[in-house]
Amino acid sequence: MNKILTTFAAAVALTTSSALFAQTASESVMVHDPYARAMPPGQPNSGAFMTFMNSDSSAHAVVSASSPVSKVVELHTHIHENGMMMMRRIEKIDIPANGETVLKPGGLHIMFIGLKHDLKVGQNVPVTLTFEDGSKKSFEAPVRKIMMKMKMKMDMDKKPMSGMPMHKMH
Ligand SMILES: [Cu+2]
Repeated sequence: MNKILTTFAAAVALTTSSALFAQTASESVMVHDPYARAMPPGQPNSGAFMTFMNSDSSAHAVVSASSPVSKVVELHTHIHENGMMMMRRIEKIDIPANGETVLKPGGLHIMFIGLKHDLKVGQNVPVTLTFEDGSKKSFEAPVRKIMMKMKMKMDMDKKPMSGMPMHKMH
C-alpha cells in the first residue's frame, strides 16, 4: 500500500513538473514577418501571409484566425486541380516540431472575406490566431503590395505613382 502511494505521488510530481515546463502553442510559435495584401479599391477579399516558427519539440497547429478587417476570416490553401489553381478552406495549418510553416501568395494563407474597408499600403491589419490548445496570439500585419506573377526579381520597394490605379499585368 505504502509503495503504491509512493509511486502515485512520484507520478503526480512528474506530471506537475512537466506541466510546469510545457509551453502553450502561442508561447512556442513565433509569427515572423506578417503582411496583408493591398487590394485595389472595391475588392471584397484579401489575404495575409507570414511564417510560423515553432521552437517546441511538439507540433502545433493554427485552428482559426480572426480580424476586425473582414466579415469572415478563413484558413486557406491553394490546390492545383484540372490545371487550375484554386483556393480551398482548410481546418488547420500544421506547424511541425522545431520547424516552420510558410504562408505565401499561391500557397497557404489567411483569407479575409468581405472586407469592411479597402486595404491600403501603410495600414496595419490586426490578426488573432487560435491554436489547437486554445491559446491565442495577436499581432498586426502591415499592408503591402504583392505582385503575384513576378517573383523575387521585382524591386518591391519601387512603388507605383500614388493615385494611379493598379493594373494587373498578365
Ligand atoms: Cu483564399
